[in-house]
Amino acid sequence: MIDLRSDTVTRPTPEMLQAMSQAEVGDDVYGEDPTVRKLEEAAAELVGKESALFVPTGTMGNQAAIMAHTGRGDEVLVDAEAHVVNYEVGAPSMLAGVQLRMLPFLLEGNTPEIFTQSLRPENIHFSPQKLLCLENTFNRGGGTIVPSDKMQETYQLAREKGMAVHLDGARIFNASVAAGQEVKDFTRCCDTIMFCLSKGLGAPVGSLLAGSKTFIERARKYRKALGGGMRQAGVLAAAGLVALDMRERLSEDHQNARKLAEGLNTIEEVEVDLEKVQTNMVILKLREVTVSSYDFCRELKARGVLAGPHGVNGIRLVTHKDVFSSQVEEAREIIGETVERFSRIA
Ligand code: TLP
Repeated sequence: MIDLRSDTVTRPTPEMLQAMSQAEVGDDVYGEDPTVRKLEEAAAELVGKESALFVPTGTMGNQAAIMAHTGRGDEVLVDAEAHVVNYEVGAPSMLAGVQLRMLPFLLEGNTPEIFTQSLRPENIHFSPQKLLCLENTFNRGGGTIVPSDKMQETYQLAREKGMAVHLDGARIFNASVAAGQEVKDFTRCCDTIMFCLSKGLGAPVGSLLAGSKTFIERARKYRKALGGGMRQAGVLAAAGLVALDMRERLSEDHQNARKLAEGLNTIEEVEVDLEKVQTNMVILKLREVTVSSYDFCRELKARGVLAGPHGVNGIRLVTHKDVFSSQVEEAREIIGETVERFSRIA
């Protein structure tokens, strides 16, 4: 089976498993796990923030951040297609009690302008606008990069308004490697950042939330409230430390995604916007194939390729360390055959 559903499906490397088996551990709720501390310090240093917090998932990192940045009834500005809105089970309203103001196309080019247009003055009727959430790379955008200069401009505007900026940087290293820029070029444009170890970096579990010391202390309490106070978590952090060293390898995933996208674009009935293939994701649109993306994925699975539906006529394919270049070619062939099968039916 060629699994292109997500980069979350990656398996730990032998180095990770070895590091996990040898990890020095303690009770992290007491702050006594040396491997967790080491990972948190390394993460904070890497993204240029004072402090960092190890969390089991990206979702918990984002939600603890939203809770720590806001109070009930506050407004959080966010792209309408952001992960926080689409895939976190309504947690911002469920847990933080905030209102989301969803901004279409915020992350697709005119970020500072769209942000500015969404600002509201102080008024008895309005919810206080406290937080802006950005996402880089932009998952539902197809793994696209939000340019650092756009982020910087937006950050400046948010500061003038007295708003904080949180970055969902689940795949920020994909952005930095693909753009050929330091990760700090992106992370200096936000107050807090969450990034994941468990996606393209290949760790089995874990994400980090980074920010100022006082912010992280607040978030640590929310992590506990969310059930994320782990004990001998050094076993997981040890794999995370190995994952941090796998950043440069992400360029292989990006090359494979490009190769896949170019191969798919030679199939007449489908379309890939090559400009949007900037990191490890490919969004394939079925143009003249009268089948839903769900049925298409079901048929692909029967033929040995796992992919994810993306809206009504889109399919998401994600490259990662556990798919080889030869499998990418094979997947291209299988997708071609599947398209042909459905075209014949139509
Ligand atoms: N994304 C997953 C699914 O949840 C959709 C995927 O397969 O892409 N932020 C972004 C931008 C993400 O893409 C994800 C995971 C998360 C946050 C949440 O991370 P986890 O899964 O660790 O909670």
